[in-house]
Amino acid sequence: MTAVDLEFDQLNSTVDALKRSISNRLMYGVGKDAVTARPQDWLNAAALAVRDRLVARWMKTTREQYEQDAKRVYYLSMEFLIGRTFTNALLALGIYDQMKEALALLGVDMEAVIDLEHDAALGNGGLGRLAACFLDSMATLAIPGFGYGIRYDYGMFRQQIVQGEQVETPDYWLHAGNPWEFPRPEVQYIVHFGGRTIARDGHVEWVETEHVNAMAFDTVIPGFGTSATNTLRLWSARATEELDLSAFNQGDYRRAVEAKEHSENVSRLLYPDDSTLAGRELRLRQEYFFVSATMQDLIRRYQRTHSTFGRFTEKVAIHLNDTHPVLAIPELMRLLVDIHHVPWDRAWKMVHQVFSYTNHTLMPEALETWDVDMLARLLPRHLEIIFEINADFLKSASEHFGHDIEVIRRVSLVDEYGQRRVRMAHLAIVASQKVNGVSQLHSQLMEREFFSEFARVFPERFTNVTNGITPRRWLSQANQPLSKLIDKHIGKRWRTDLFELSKLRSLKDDPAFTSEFRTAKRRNKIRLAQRFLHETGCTIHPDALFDLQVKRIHEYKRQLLNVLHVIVRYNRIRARPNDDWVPRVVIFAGKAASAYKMAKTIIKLIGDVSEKVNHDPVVGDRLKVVFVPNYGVSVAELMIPAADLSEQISMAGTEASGTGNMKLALNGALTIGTMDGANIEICDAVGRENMFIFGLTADGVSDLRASGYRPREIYERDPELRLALDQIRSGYFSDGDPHRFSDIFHTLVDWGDHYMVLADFAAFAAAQNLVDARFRDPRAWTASAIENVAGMGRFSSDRTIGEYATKIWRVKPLSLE
Ligand code: GPQ
Repeated sequence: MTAVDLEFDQLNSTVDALKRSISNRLMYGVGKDAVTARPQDWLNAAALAVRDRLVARWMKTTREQYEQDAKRVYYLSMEFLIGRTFTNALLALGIYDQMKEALALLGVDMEAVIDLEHDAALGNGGLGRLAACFLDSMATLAIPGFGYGIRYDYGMFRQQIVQGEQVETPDYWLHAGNPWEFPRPEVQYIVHFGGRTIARDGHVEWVETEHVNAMAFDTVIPGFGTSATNTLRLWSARATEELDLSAFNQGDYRRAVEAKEHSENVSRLLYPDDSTLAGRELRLRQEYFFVSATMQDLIRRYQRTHSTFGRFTEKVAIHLNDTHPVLAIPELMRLLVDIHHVPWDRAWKMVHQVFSYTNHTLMPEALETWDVDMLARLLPRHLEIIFEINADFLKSASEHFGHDIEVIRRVSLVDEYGQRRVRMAHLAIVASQKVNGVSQLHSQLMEREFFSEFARVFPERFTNVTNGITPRRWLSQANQPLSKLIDKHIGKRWRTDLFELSKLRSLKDDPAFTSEFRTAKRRNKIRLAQRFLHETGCTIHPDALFDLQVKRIHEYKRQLLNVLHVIVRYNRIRARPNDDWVPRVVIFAGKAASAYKMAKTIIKLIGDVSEKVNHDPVVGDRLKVVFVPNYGVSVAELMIPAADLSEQISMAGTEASGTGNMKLALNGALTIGTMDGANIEICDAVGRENMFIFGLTADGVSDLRASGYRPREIYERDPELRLALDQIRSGYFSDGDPHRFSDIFHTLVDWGDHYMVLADFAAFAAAQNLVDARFRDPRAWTASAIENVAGMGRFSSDRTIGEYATKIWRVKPLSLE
């Protein structure tokens, strides 16, 4: 920042200046005065005052990007799970305390209005939140980056729990307005669907299409402690003609409105499916809608300063966050070849140099494929382009594989078994210059097993970039007690250099530090307990061990393993109530995809088990089971700092990385976990002695599967496990209803137990005993917790983005003097 900028910033950061801005914004931005303003109005006014302070930086960054003709990264994602922005922006600007005081002088309690901000929940889970952490890190590192996605009218549904069952209600997150976005009605692109192609004068034309407009909405993404900012540009669908006038003039008003409604549906809602493919036509339309607008936009931006495509590949990097935006590949080919008349071979070279792709799961139900017939109907030109790419690829692949037809069929972009489908991951791999997984294990499995044939053809293409999380939101913002303590002992630099935390290691036996560390954790636990009491009327004791499993509900994540252990523990307590039990609160949170029946049954089981356990007078405070509804970014910020134990218990080989595991360890929770995803690297970083690792490894899972896994034998052999399963089946937790959970029983015992819950049960229960033993010794527990925090340096998303920037995108930070 220049001296003048700095002075300008400082002048604007005083309590007085903020107070004046808030009053102004209340009056002229919100249209209220101090007498009539409701708390929401104060929040909006304060948000606008903050936004004003970001805009000057934003203009400057954008200007610098143009002047330095910087290479830009376009991060394409169907999901951005941002959460709230107000506190985040205050901390980025360094004006949190000043704002608090300014609002107090206006008679407003900042802590109270903060909770009125609606989460921007434009994502499902890990993948969407990762995109949000990446935006934060790109801005903080001054990497010229744009997020591109969809401005859904309805984000992730709100989850209520009614009599133990998940009930979904729509999340109309824009109802109170969104002070953080700037509508850009002047930035609109036409997106086409349907029609047919014709060849004319050596060019292909796509004709007789229907269209919809994509209109841009921009959100400023502030970097932390820097004047750099980035832009998140989200597209919203607008009918191309306001109303179908011909229908209107014929008196058919309803049809005229319906047509408009229909085309605007494309950005209406986020599909609530996490790690599974919905496969619906509207979803395909969404995918194409946002990538088409994005490709048009980035070409236009490039052409503003370049008259030919000669330097395109030096100036543009396009990243595909999983396969959802893969249609950007044929779309960019179409725009270059059909519209800008770049010869096919040259266009393909350009495309190949700008695209890169991250794979986020190897689970078969998530690997996207699209029906060829549907593509032919909706995107006929793109299907032709995909076929042509495939023909070229298969020609070069046969040089590697000879005429081994089976291999050629396996790598083809088109799955010809049964109904023909396009394999989006294959298209992404063939087109991209780099392909990465999100943890060492995941990248290894990708290369050696799932995409091994591609790795043979393109060995230099595959790489790993382990995920990370932003320490600004997940420690500095979410956990102020711990942040202040850390600041006091090692200074504040950890916010932008997380390796600084390793300095805490030398304090792990320091009596003063460890006692303050415990106090900070206790404050977070009290805060959660109070909120919980307020919302549900249930009391949980802050001295109990808080055991958290917070994530989407999925069979592979094995909430069932956790529940089974809860039941076994319950039975043990009832059998020997006078033993010396470590009091525990087992806390679950997470949403189930609305069509995922088994996940919903698991929620119900948790609810029924908690009813029984929590009301059992024999058990008392020794064990409580809690399901916290509506898990999302803000709920996570409240829960994660309060955790003692972090459950990361997926079957090895199924969780690509996990990022909740990192957030919890960073907040001083100890992990009980399998050797899966990033758990393995966390274990390296914090020391195995500071975690509770158990269960089959990924190789162990494969071996057991190959040798014939028989879960019923385990059920029959282990009496405690058998009792728990029989209780589930017999209606012990479901008012005698033997049907409610019979699918759970059979899935585990008779239908193959695909995620090997029973195989890992004994090891899990043994590890849980070690957890209790460690927790009985507060000194040992706290020392391990501190080792966890101290070891988290490499899990900052700044490190992750640094690797993407050098290894994959080849972009440099902007210089902002
Ligand atoms: N992930 Cl494919 C999602 O959250 N949604 C998805 O659709 C897919 C993956 C997760 C994955 O399950 C986690 O292991 C990762 O940590 C996360 O993506 C970010 O990479």
